Amino acid sequence: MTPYKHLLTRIYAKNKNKHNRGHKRKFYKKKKWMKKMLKPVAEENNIEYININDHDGHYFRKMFEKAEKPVMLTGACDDWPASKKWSKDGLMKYYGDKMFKVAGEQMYMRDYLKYCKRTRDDSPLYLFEEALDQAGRDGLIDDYTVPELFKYDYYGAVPNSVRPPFRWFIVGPERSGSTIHQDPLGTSAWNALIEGHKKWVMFPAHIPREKFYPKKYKSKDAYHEAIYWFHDCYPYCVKHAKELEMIECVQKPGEVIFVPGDWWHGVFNPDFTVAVTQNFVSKYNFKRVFARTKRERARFCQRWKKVLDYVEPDVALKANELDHIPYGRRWSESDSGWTDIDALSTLSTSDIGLYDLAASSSSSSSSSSSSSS
Ligand SMILES: O=C(O)CCC(=O)C(=O)O
Ligand SMILES: [Fe+2]
Repeated sequence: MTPYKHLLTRIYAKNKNKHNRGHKRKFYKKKKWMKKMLKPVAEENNIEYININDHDGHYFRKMFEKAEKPVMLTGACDDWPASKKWSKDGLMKYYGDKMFKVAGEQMYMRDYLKYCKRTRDDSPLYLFEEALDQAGRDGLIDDYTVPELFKYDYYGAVPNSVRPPFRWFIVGPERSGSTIHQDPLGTSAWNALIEGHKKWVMFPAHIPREKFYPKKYKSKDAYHEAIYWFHDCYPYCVKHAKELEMIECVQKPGEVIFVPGDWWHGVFNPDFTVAVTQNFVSKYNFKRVFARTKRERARFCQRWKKVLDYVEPDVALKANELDHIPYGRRWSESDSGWTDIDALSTLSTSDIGLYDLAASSSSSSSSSSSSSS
């Protein structure tokens, strides 16, 4: 038995009860259904698209970030080295001998690619690597650049080693995916697709979870595999799309999707996909993220606040009173300069300098923006 097969056996044994692995439902034979997922009818693509070169940052912030509305961005990753290096051949060439996290285990990329080619699993193992800057994988960091629209990230004021996990390199064969979920701590996310196609389904935060499952499917546990949800529940949601305020689309290579905080979303890969995603805290989701961070990551939150205390004690003090932290300054494309954030005006007129701090920290403590640009 090769170590690779041995590893697979271990992963399957570990997940036997949890994940309905294997090919019980023979989805690998459902070619027609897979084709429909890859090429849906036009109505099943109702997300808005904007080319980032046609608008300034204000437009995106006002229309989508502030309005908490998903959008598909084009023109945001055209010049990334990733577009050459993250093909199947590229991954083999540049990362074949590097290890990546697959179902909690470390697997060589070359073995994972072999697995992707051969698997008949209903819900194949997904490669989800969060430590992009470690163990020889650090080339990944130079393969992409955080799009300008998402550069300023308030968690970026603390070292990467301390902040909650925030970026993932994601590889998955056809039939893999992420079942319906909300992202951690109320953060928003962008997800850039380099290879293949991703079918996305999204619901606003105020839609209760029960609504995404037809009543006859009592066991929601079965649906922590994306493929089962997309096959059994998604058609029901299509019928109730209006009431559920459902947004759906098929993302193509080179497109970057924006997922506002707390929106429910599920992803299905109808073919082999390679993507990178980052979660972030901005002016628009800050209040929510801070409240959740305080509740769910109390110790980290203290440290986060300390950094802010250090930068601007008066403001941090005020922030404690108000139970939210002010944001500092934002780079404004149209004004070509730094501007204070509105919410701050009542707290302090001085320079908060959060971003300066993030930008000047050491490489091990660099912000998401500086580490990947
Ligand atoms: O499978 C995907 O690409 C979606 C990833 C995602 O939603 C997440 O990491 O939270
Ligand atoms: Fe997500």
